[in-house]
Amino acid sequence: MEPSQFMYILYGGPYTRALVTEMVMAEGDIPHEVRNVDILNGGHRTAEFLKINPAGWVPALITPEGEQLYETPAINLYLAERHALTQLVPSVTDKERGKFLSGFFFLAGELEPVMKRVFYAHRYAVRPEDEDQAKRMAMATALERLSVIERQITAGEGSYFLGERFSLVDLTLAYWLGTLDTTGMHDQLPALMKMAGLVRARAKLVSHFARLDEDKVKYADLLHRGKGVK
Ligand SMILES: N[C@@H](CCC(=O)N[C@@H](CS)C(=O)NCC(=O)O)C(=O)O
Repeated sequence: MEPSQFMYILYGGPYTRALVTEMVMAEGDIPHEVRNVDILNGGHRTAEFLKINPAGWVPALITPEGEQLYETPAINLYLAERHALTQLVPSVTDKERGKFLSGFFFLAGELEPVMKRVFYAHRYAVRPEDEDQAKRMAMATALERLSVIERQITAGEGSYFLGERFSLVDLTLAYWLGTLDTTGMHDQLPALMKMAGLVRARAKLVSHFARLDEDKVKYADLLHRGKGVK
């Protein structure tokens, strides 16, 4: 792969959390090129892609200097800090930094692995007939994790994880909520749903969330036809 000298190259594409990185880049007006990886047909497991992300997952990022980065939270933190997007990520001296890091790593370590169980339940069911149950159990765990943030927002002073201040924690949460069927969640997680509505209305993110909504419908159809990620 030839690294671009001037731009970031984001390996992403439909049905992937690379969209969160695209949103970070949109918020920061960071020039980049997106290269689609076809995860429905094993594009993320080719020898060529494994040289970029040895874990074989999407997204991956190549920096203008040619450095290869992987793990979405690491990529997003890297971009926000390198481009001084202190609205998204409080700087190291900011009094909100500690709380931000707690929320950010809670999502990375506790919520996101569970989302993988929700979306790829077939990998976690011993027998094919257990897949629905594996998915339901993962969904229950995801809701329990989300309720931790729900309680923190409710106890705070504003609509966001950091109170009145929007951050990458909210952006990431709004993305994950957008991947789910949120029918009924307005009663269960009202503060989170309100926060997600505010994030979705941000001028630079409206089109990204529209794409997420479209992809959600398309992926449900693919799953229905047995054509989801293996
Ligand atoms: N921990 C990784 C997980 C990345 C990940 O699982 N990406 C999904 C798309 S959202 C993927 O590559 N799925 C294909 C697969 O697991 O085979 C990260 O945060 O970047």
